[in-house]
Amino acid sequence: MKNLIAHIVFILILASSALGFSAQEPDTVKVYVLGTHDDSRFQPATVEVNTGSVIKFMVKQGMHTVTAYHPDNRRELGIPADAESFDSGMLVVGDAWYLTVKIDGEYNYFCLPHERMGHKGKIIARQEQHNASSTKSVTQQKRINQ
Ligand SMILES: [Cu+2]
Repeated sequence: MKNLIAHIVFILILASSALGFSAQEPDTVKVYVLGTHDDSRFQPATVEVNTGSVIKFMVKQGMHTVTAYHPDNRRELGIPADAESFDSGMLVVGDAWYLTVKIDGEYNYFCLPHERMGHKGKIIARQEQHNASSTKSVTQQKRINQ
């Protein structure tokens, strides 16, 4: 059993390095999705995160979406040109939806049912200042190879 777990961990680390992610766990930033009508809101409406972070949208009231300003969603582009469009689909109370921001820049998004009521949000993603995470992933790989 221990061996099996070690194997799985090893494979996961290999897979994550192959994809270019560090083995370090990404930051997770919570955004609450609140309100039912014209009080609908993302809280906080603007978040600044390190590139590579996971944004966890947690719906606490109402029915909402997390939808990118992107031609795929019949809107003008409001996210980095190289970033993938996103659309959570309808979320209800108790749902959580995750978005990973892989590219630096500003991600403007909205909620489909409440866009006209101002239900919008923004993520600003920037590279971490220091290089600690890449150093760490190298260290972990070394340990495994020994
Ligand atoms: Cu909404």
